[in-house]
Amino acid sequence: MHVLILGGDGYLGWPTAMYFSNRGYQVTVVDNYFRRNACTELDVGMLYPVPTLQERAKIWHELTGHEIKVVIGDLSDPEVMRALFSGTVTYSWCIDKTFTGTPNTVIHYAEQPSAPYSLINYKYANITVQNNLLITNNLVWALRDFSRDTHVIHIGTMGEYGTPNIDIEEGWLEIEHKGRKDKFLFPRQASSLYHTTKIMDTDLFWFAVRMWDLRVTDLMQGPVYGIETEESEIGEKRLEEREKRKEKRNDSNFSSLSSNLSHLTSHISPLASIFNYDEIFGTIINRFITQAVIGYPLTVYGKGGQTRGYLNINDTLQCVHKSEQTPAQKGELRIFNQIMETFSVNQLAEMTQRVGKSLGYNVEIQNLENPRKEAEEHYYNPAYHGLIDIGVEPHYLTDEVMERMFRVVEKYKNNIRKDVIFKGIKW
Ligand code: USQ
Repeated sequence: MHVLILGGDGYLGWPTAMYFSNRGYQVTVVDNYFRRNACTELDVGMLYPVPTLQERAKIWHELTGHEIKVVIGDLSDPEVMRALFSGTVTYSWCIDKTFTGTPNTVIHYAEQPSAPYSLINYKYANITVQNNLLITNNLVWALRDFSRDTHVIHIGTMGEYGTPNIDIEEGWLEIEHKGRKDKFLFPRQASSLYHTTKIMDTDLFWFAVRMWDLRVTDLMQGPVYGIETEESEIGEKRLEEREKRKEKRNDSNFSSLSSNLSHLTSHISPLASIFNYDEIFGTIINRFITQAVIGYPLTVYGKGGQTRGYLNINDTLQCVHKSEQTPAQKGELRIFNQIMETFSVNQLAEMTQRVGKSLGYNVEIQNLENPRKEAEEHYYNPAYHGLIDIGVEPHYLTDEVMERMFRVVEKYKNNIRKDVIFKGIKW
């Protein structure tokens, strides 16, 4: 089975690539380093440096023997997208140069994922619209022309629904109007431009499914938290082994591992995902834990009653895998709400404070004037059983899970920059 991952360098893309590769799939990743370049341009901090995608694929191969083929290219260019399906692709790194064939599944993460980024000013708004919509449109046209049977798994967002005063269904709503009934996409009303591009993605997919019988699963995901996955720990363990053997032999030139690993220190897990804690690319739980570790008062926006559905990064991997194993039918746009539990911002802040305190941190909470335009007290009752029904087993955010995250973030404490935590990008 061949899985193509668009956006394979990102917070979710790289862990997904390793997850499928570790389970025997042929995996190709594509990225143009948008996220890394944006982080450099906007001078936001990352918790630790991450090797390039080509380097990571080499390290992965060295540690596991599995190949992840790498393509560096901009998917908003239709020719880059089409080459992945027509067999004319050029790999930036691979072991076997022959084309793996049209993918059975495409996982589409290749989007500008930040709400604040999309509202910095009109230029970043345009980049967001252009990047996100062109990539999705290029994808549906490549599928139409080369491979209508390929299953698309797209990461949408719970933010497409906004915070309506009625229960949120999984994608669809049956409506009775003047005595007649029909099923429509659930009403969507996003509270950022980024989230609005995700609504437009769903519309593009729905059009393509109706016109060309494509098969699409759209996963409405909530904010993700977490750092470690089973596969990233392979890298961590291997480095620890190396350090121990070095100590034992007392040999600073220890070189039984190849040059791919020899320049890395034990402070960097070479297979860990990109981890942002800044205002632009950091999601709330990752941010709160990082803030707690350096004694920065937790940045609760407004009243803190904003409630969202959350999930562990390991559950993103499970959800995508289960969706791949039970694909949408031809001519079906299948939508799942990809969250495992809901929390308000205040609940998350209190939990971070409690866990931080148990670890000896003095965690303060501050209510900042909300830079975003969003409801701070609202009804929130989304359905989210579809993914459980196809076999996903949730990991919940317990004190122990949060404590483990504290322990990992602590290791990189010296890298954390206070100046990127809150600049106040206003809606
Ligand atoms: N928030 C704070 N303080 C902070 C950061 C955030 O109070 O320091 C609040 C926000 O105002 C918001 C909530 O926490 O009400 C979540 O914010 P977030 O920055 O963690 O998440 P968001 O901007 O909604 O976007 C993230 C991802 C995006 C994904 C989305 C899922 O960046 O890619 O689509 O989560 S959802 O939120 O369900 O739409």
